Amino acid sequence: EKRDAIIKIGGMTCAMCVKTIEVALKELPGVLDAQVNLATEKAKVSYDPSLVSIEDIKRAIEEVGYQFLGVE
Ligand code: 9UX
Repeated sequence: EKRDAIIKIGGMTCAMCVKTIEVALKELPGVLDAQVNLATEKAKVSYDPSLVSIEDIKRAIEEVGYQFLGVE
């Protein structure tokens, strides 16, 4: 199964922040793709909910130092 989530992220300042979060998310087993947009402060994450949860995604964002501000 594949699901898409739009996640609001806080604390990003530059393009390297974007890359850091994208890499952290893509390292999670079950995350198929992650695209982070600095201007909108949102991430589009495609994931398999049988392998990874929103809670796992939240933890990964927080572990690299950014804020998980919720799912749209
Ligand atoms: Mo850029 Mo982001 O110098 O934490 S990597 S601000």
